[in-house]
Amino acid sequence: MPENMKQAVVYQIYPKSFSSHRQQATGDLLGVVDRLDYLAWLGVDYLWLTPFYCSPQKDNGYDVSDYYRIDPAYGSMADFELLLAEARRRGIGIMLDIVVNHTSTEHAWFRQALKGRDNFYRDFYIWRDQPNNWQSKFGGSAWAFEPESGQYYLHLFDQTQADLNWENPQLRQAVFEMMRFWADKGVAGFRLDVINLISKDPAFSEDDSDGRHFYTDGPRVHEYLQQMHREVFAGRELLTVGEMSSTSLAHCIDYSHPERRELSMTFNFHHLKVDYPQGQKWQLGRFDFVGLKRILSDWQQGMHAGGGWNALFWCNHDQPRVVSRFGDEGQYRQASAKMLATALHGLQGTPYLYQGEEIAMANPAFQHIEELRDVESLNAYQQLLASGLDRTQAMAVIRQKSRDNSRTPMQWDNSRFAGFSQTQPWLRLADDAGHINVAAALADPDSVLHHYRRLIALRKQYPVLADGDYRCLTPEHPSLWVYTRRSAAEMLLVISHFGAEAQSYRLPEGVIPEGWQAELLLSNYPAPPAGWQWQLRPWHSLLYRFYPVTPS
Ligand code: TEU
Repeated sequence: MPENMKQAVVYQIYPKSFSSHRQQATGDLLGVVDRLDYLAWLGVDYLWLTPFYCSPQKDNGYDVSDYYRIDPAYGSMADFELLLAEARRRGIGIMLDIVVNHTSTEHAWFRQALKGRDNFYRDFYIWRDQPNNWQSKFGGSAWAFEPESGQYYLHLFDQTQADLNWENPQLRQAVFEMMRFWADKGVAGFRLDVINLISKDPAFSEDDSDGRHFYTDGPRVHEYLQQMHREVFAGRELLTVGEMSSTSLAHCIDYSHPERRELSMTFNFHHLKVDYPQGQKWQLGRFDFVGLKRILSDWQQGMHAGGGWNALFWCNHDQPRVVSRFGDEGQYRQASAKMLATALHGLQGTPYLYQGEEIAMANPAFQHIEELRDVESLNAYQQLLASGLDRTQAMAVIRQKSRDNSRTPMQWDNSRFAGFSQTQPWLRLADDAGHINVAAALADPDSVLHHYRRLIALRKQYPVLADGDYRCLTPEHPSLWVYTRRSAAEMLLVISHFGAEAQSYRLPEGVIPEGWQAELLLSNYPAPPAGWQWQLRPWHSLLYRFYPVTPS
C-alpha cells in the first residue's frame, strides 16, 4: 500500500466523456494527457480511469473483450504509455479499472467456451442446465440460454457480460497474470469492479429476493482477494480499491484491514440509497437526510474502530450528480456544492472526486428517452412503462435516476461543444455548459473549483484529516450535520447546513477542549462573527480547526 494513501485524493475520469484530443464524438487517452496540467494544479494524486480496453461497449467498457488491448476508440498502447509517463512526471499515479467479475461475451475465452462442454475455457464461466431465480442487476433473469450446448450461463449484469467462474484456479491465474501485465507497465493502482460478487454460492441457492445473498461477499471472496494480493500486489506500491455492491461494514473491515492483505480500501453504496424509497432505485422520492448521516456516521466509526479504510465519494459514473441530488442545482448551486464538498472531504478515508463534480456539474435534465445511451436506463424505462407508468412519468424517473446524468461530456469552456470536442459528442451536453465550465471556474477565485483545490491541499496539511476519530453532534437534526474529527493534537469541526431556510446553531459546552485556539479554515460565506453560535445561511458550510495553545 502506498505511504501517501491517507493523504491522497483520487480523481475519477470517464474517458469517453472527458476530453477528445482527436476531436471526435468520444473522448480518448490523449485527451486526458491534454488535461494533466489542470489535474496537477487541482492537486489530485491519482487518476482512476474507467475501462478503455477493447470492448463492444454494450456497458461502456465494463464489457471487456480483450484485457490486454486498448480500444482503438481511446487510442493506442503508445498513448497509454505517454499518459503514464506524463502523469508520473507531475506526481500523479494512474489507476486502472479491473473488471473481472465478468467478461464480454465477445471475449476470446467466452468464444472458446461456446465451442463445447469439454473446451478448456468452458469452465471459465458459470453454466447450469436449469436457471434459478437470480435476477440481473440490469433487469430480467440473470441466466441466458445458449442453444448450441443447451445450457444457461450466468450474467449478473447485461446478457453480454458473462460471469467468470472464480472457483477455477486456472481462471484466477489468468486474471492475476493480466493484472501483473499492467502493474509491470507502471500503473499505480487498481479499482476492482464489483469485486465482492466474484464468489458465488456453489449450490446456487434461492430465496424470495433477487439472489444477492448468494453471491454478495460470497463464501470464498476473502480467500480470492488474499490470493490476488500475494500474486499481484505483494512487493508493489499499489493503491487498490474494491467496489463493493450491497456489502456490510464487517466485510469491508476485512477487505481493507492492512493485516489481512486484501485491498487498500472499499467503496460501498449504502449512503447513496437514501433516496431509494423502500429500497427501490427506480422510484422518485425525497432523500432521507437523517438516514444519510446515520449511515455515514456508522461507517466512519465502524471502519475507524475496526482498522479498515473508507473510500469517500458522492459521485461516480453510475450516480446522478450530487448537487442535483443532495444540494440545490438552482439558486444555491455554488453554495450547496461547496457545502457538500467540505462535508465529504472532512471525513476519514480517501476522497474520490468525479470529473465535473469540482465545477458543480448538475444532472442535464434529459427530456426524451432518445437522448439516453445507458443500457441500464434504457431497460429501466421499458420496465417502468410495463409496470403501468406513462411516458412522461417514466421519463421523470429516468431524468432523476439515470447513470447518464453523470456521463454527459466534461464542460471545459464556453465553446460550441464545451471544449470537449469539435464534433457533436456521443451523449448530449448539459445546457448550462456556457457558464458552468472549467475556464470560468478557474477565472473565479470564489468558485467551487477553487474550494475543492483548497480542500485537497488541507488534507495534505493537517494530519487530523487522516487520523482523527469522528463524532456526530447532530444525528437527529433535520437539516444540520455537525461533526468533529479529533486526534491528540488537533480537532476539526465541520458544520454543514443541508437547506436554504435560516437556521441557528449553538455548539454544546465541552466540545472544544479547554484552552484550545480556533481558526476558520474554510467556508462558503464570509467569516461569521467570532463565537460559538451561528446564524447559518442557505447551504452554509464551516470548517474550523482547533489546536492547543503552546505555552510561550
Ligand atoms: O457497477 C456496479 C453496480 O452494481 C452499480 O453501481 C450499478 O451501476 C448500479 O447498481 C445499477 O443500479 C459497476 C460499474 O461501475 C458499472 O458501470 C458497471 O455497469 C457494472 O459494474 C458492471 O460492470
